[in-house]
Amino acid sequence: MINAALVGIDFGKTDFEASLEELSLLAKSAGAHPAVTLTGRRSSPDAAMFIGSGKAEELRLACEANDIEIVIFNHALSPAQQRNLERALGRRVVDRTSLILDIFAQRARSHEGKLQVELAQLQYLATRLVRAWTHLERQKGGIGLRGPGETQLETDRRLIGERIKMLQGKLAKLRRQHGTQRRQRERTRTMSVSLVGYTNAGKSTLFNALTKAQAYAADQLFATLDTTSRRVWLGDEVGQIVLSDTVGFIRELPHQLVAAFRATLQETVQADLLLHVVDASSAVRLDQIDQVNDVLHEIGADTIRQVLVFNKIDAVPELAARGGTVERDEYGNISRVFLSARTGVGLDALRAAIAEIATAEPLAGASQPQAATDWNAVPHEPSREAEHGR
Ligand SMILES: Nc1nc2c(ncn2[C@@H]2O[C@H](COP(=O)(O)OP(=O)(O)OP(=O)(O)O)[C@@H](O)[C@H]2O)c(=O)[nH]1
Ligand SMILES: [Mg+2]
Repeated sequence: MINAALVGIDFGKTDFEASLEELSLLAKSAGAHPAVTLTGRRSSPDAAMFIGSGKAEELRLACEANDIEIVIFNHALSPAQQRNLERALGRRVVDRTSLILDIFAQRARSHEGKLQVELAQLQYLATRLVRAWTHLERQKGGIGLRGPGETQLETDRRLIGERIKMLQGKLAKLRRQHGTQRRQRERTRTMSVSLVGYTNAGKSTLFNALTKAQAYAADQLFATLDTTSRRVWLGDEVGQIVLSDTVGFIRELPHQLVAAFRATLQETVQADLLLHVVDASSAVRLDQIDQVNDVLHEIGADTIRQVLVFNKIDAVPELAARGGTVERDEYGNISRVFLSARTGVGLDALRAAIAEIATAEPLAGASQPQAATDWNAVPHEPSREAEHGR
């Protein structure tokens, strides 16, 4: 493992601590050992190096003292800032975006996942090349005669552009195939349920528990990149549903990734029901719920019926007794389920909840009014709690 220095600057945002802790997990997930963490306060980033020159010197000394090979910033750096920092520190400097891109590259397994990650990486690279190029152009004052360096940049740019087009073409083709499969599913009216949530919330563990499958679950960020789907039998009345495990979300998900993974993420949009898995043992779970809902909004999935699944209650003494509890909103619709994917407590309640939604509420894909807007529906008692599976 290589030693990494983490750098986080506090600009007065409330999630500073949590986001820094997350950076450490990201670094570990990428295979680096976070040996030192340097923090500081600023009102705005320094144009040349993001941090001031005094802080940069402090960072250089910390790197010398701790045998640091790579410096990871918890922010997006401009190409110039990255270059200046590498020069001043004599080490490789990466920002949060390229760290996340790196982890995705390491994890991608499926053909489509690999294409999407490569597309995101090239798009990230392209912005850097373009800027390096304009910078050189300015230096030359626009006087003719292209040097060999510039020609190379032009070639690089053209090759990257061609490869981006090629990848987009391949992905579009895969998407058309997926569309066909989806329409076949719709014809057979199988209810589709997707597990969504913050990275490391326990989606894959829950997927495995419900399907008795062996999806990769680990204490890593972005353990899952590829959407996996399996049929789950929910009894004679409901029959089969299709359950999908999906990639986790994170705050400030690089927009290149959202763009490249849009198709995969929008597969999520096609679900009839989203099980929004929450790590109930996290101190910042509410913040994480908001972040996930933001991404869902961005990909147009915020209108899909959603149930919050409070997972890992075995790790929260105050919640341990609530395993299998189902909470309802003022219309009597199920809003939250408390369970532990690890111990299995509450899984029956979740199965019952999915079955209830499958039979009682119209599917999102069907052109019928949602239960909540059905004015003739008899209102249930507010926040009635049903106990199941204990
Ligand atoms: N204590 C406890 N730990 C759990 C529970 N469910 C999952 N975990 C742990 O949480 C970690 C993450 O689980 P995963 O299932 O990989 O989480 P994920 O949401 O699929 O994560 P990504 O694929 O990385 O987005 C693993 O170490 C699991 O063992 C639970 O109910 N209780
Ligand atoms: Mg997973």
